[in-house]
Amino acid sequence: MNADPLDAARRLFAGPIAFERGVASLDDLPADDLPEVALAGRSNVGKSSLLNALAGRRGLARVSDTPGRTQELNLFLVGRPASFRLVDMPGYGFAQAPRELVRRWTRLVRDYLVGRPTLRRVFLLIDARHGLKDLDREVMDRLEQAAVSFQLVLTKADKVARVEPVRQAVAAEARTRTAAHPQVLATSSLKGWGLPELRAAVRSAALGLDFPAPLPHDPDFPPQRS
Ligand SMILES: Nc1nc2c(ncn2[C@@H]2O[C@H](COP(=O)(O)OP(=O)(O)OP(=O)(O)O)[C@@H](O)[C@H]2O)c(=O)[nH]1
Ligand SMILES: [Mg+2]
Repeated sequence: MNADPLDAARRLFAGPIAFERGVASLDDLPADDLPEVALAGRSNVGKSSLLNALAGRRGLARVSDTPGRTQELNLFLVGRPASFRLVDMPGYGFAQAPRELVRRWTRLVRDYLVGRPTLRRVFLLIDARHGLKDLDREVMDRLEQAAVSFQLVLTKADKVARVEPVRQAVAAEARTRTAAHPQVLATSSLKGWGLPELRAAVRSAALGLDFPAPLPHDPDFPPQRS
């Protein structure tokens, strides 16, 4: 047994990770036979770059300077045999695309996020330069209403002089949300910052290894002092 979660996650992500398929409609999703973890966030926030950085492989997921690169739910199988799926999602908030296309992506993202029974956690990426925006808050509202657990992750930390104040502000907001994981990670795909911790968070979310968070209505929480 391996006691070090960072090391276990490093080994997992150094192993086989394979593109399974891209789907433009929920009907095309594979059977919900494996746990899933999704990377979501505004267009151009760095979802596909982060997936590549986690896997230590360029070109696994397609990256672009132009927002709107990822247009389908792209599913990746982690491990062989696969132990879970990583899902690279189209971004939201991209106004330049044709209206009908935006509507289709938005529907796809929304339906997947709130309707996939095997979705264990959504990693909601936030650009460290901008912090939380109202669109992100709307997505957080939706996830919360659907009781889908999510964790906020800062991207492009290399682009700001000091990431810690941003991380603190985002973490403070996460604490006001029952569905949000309290840990907010700061990452840079470019510099490799925060990747070991994020790999461990993804692994433990996918495999259900986290200490179960107490539900707000749990009569035994907080523990009663006798
Ligand atoms: N400096 C810096 N640039 C980054 C980082 N991560 C991503 N980028 C850049 O940000 C741009 C968008 O990256 P993507 O990974 O394609 O973003 P995305 O969220 O997948 O975008 P969509 O699929 O269009 O929603 C690219 O030009 C990347 O090179 C980072 O950690 N640091
Ligand atoms: Mg992308």
